[in-house]
Amino acid sequence: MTTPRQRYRRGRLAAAFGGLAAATLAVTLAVPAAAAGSTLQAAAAESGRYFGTAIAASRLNDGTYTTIANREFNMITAENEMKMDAMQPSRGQFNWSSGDRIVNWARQNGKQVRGHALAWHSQQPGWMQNMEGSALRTAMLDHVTQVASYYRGKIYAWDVVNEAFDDGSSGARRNSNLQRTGNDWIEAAFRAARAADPGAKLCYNDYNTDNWQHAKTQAVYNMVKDFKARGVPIDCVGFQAHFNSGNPVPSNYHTTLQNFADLGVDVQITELDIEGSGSSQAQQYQGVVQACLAVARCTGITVWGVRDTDSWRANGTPLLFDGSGNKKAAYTSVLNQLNQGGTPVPNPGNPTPTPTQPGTTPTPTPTQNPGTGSCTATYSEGQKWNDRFNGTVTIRANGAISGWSSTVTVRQPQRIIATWNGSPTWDASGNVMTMRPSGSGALAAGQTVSFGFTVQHNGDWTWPTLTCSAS
Ligand code: 9MR
Repeated sequence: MTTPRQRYRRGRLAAAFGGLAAATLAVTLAVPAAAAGSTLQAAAAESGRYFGTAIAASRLNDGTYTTIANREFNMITAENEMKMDAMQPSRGQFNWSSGDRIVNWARQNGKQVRGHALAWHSQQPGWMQNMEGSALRTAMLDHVTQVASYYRGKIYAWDVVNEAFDDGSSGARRNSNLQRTGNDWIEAAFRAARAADPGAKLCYNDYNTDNWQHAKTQAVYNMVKDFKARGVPIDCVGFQAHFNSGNPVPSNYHTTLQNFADLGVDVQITELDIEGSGSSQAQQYQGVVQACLAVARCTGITVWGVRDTDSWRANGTPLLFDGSGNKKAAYTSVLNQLNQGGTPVPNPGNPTPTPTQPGTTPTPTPTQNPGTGSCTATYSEGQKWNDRFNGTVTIRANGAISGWSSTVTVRQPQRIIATWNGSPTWDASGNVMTMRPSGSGALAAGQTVSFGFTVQHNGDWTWPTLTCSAS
């Protein structure tokens, strides 16, 4: 028997042996396996997944909130600020300010963004709520086009359509003004979104779709299957995953995620929260994480807020941090489960795994920098995917030092989208990340410490350049 983590490590080594030049191998093997991730984003990144949170623009002035959010999460969803009523309060007049605050905060901190949501029966602006028929269809498509175009290139995935199916046993579409414009409104929205932002993954997002036996789950599944068969541009399905005692995590959750993934779409857990407390809550969180980790195309998990007090249902204490920002038992169980590893995410959007890219051998210089002080930074390659790669920088103290900082410079069009085991800051261009230790940076002579990051390469596989400076 092998554990998922052992399997993952083997996969990583196999990839290294399969595709890298001997000189590179020596560097890779000289570096010990990365330490277990000490944050949610770091632990998730080890198997190629993201870990995200919903963010409210009104809380970005709260230092406790932003410290936790910045440290733990690398995928950001605007909790309300990119919904239809926020984006287009008056017909033809778009208000980007709150959405921009969140998108800019995310990007300045090296995070990606899930866009939520382009078309929805709820949270429509007043002017749209009273519309019907072809006028509404036109207004909806125009909204999708304008919003997706405005944020083009900045969104990892859009919830193109949200919550379009009925609860209960009918398996029917939800009756809404959008549905009354014609059953093809969903695919029309997806086509408009693809035309506006071809680089964003396009998701259908819903709740109560977790239990494989439920009629709503089956109805969404059949729609996605039909879309794939007919070439409607859909890339992913979002499972909101709002759980409580009346709607617990189903025992067949893994089956649901796997069956959707088998249709050829990514699956993402998009709004996770679980009411409860203590070990019972912790166990349910663990089960959700475990289910995602077991599905190669489950590419990430987003929780619906940072602290319990930030939640839309604060009384249910459904999140991973308490109101004071302390880690709860649920946090620890999620982190531990992520650190068990999982089925690595293959090349997202590309079902054929290609661990290395022929003809795109990374430039192997400079791998080392003697440092401007008495430390040395050494680069080693990590996991590679179609669209991104992981790297590790090992800092070595040449004599005893009390602190260090290391710059990692990527070149356009590369972008660092996740980091772990350090506190990053960024220059205005976004190309230069300065990493500092999260705690004390003191190292004895000869001692090493490592941090890691994910680079979205956009076709450029060049290694980053490094500096190290000691204090
Ligand atoms: O958390 C959001 C809350 O602040 C809003 O008042 C509410 C309005 O509809 O939306 C909440 O977020 C919802 C999300 O957009 C879609 N899925 C259900 C979420 C929880 O209600």
